[in-house]
Amino acid sequence: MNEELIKAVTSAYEANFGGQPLLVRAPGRINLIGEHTDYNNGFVLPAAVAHATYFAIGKSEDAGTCKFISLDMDQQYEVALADIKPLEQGAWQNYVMGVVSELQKRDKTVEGFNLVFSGDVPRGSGMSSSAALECGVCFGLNELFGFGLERVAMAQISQKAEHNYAGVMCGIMDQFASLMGKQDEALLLDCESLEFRHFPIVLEDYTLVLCNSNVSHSLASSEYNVRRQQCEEGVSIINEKLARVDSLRDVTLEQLDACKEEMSEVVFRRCKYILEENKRVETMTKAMENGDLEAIGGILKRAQQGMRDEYEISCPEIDFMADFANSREDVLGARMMGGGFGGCTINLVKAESEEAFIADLNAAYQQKFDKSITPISVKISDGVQLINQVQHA
Ligand code: GAF
Repeated sequence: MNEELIKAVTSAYEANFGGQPLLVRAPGRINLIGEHTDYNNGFVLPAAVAHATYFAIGKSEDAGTCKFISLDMDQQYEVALADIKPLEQGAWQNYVMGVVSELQKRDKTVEGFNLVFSGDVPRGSGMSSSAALECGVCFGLNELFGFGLERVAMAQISQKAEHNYAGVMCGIMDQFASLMGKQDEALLLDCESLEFRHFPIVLEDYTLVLCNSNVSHSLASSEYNVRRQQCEEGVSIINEKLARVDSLRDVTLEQLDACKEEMSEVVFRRCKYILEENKRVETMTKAMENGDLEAIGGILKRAQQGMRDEYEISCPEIDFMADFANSREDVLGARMMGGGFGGCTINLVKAESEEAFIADLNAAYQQKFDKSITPISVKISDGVQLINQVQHA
C-alpha cells in the first residue's frame, strides 16, 4: 500500500468535499506471456502488482452531478450525470465517465458522487494504468451505490468503458487482472470462457525486473485497433475457405497454412503470431509450474521475436533493450510487455545481478538513445480492494 497516496486522496477529498470517503485501491498489472491473445479469445497469464491507483469516493449532496479530481493531472472536472459523453481521445475523464455510462446502460442508477484519485502506475508503461482507473471507479461506485456486481461483471463493464469512451478495442486481460489478481500468484485466464485459476510464481534465485523505455508512441491505440482488425480479417478468410471458426483461438497452424494464399502476407504473419503466442501461454504455464526457469526464459525470447517481426508492435528502443538483456548470461529472457510501441520490457534476471543489469542497460541505452530507462521493481499483489470500512447508507 502506498500510504502517501492514500493520505493525499483522503485529505484532498476532505478539503474539497468534506465527510469521510470510501477508499479503494486498484492495481496495475504485469503480463508474463500472452500479448494480444485476449481479444482473440485466447489465453493470458498476467498478475496484479503493487503499483496502483488510489481513490477516495463518496456520495454528493447534489444527486445529479459528479465531480472528479485527478491529483496527478492537477485537474478537476464537473459533469451532470445526464450530460455524460466522451471527451477528446486521451482525456483522463473518459475512463471515469466511460464506467458511469456503462453502468447506466445496465440500469444501475448512479447518483451524484465525488471522486479524488492518484496513482503510482507509470502511465504509458504497458502496466495498465487505464484499467486500474476504470476498475477502481467501477468497484467504488458498486460499493457506494450497492449495485451488487460480481468482479467479472465489473471487468466487463470496465473493458466496455475503454472501447466506448477511450476508443481502444482492448481485450479483457487488464481489467480482469486488476480485479482478480492475487498476491504472489499468476492468473491464467481463458478469455473465451473467462475461466481462470491462480498459481504461485516461484522464481528461485531469479527475479522479474521491468525496465521502462520511457517511450510511449501516440500511434499505440490506432495500431492496436488495426492489429485487431487484421486478426478478424484472418478469421473471416479462414471461415470462407476452410471451416467455421469464431476466433483465432480455434485455428491450428495447419489450417492457417492452408489459407495462406488467400490472405495478404501481413494478415498471415499477424495470425501466425497469435497462434504461437497462445501456445506460449500453455508452455509458459507448464514451465512455471515445473519450475523450469530456462524454459521460461526461452519463451520470453521467442515472444519478443514474434512481437518484433510478425506482429510488428515493437520499436527500436524496446528492440535494443530486449536484445541487450537477451545477450547477457545473467538474464534468462526478456521481451516487451503490454500493448506495444514502447512501454516496458519484462526481464527474468538473476537476483544477485539485478543492480548491475539495470546499471549496464541504462548506460548502454543512454549512449544509444540519449535518454534513461526507469527500472520498476515488481511485487505481485492482490486485485482491487476496499481499504477502509466506511458505512454509507
Ligand atoms: C493492452 C490491452 F488493453 C489488453 O487487452 C491486451 O490486448 C494488451 O494490450 C496486449 O496483450 O494492454
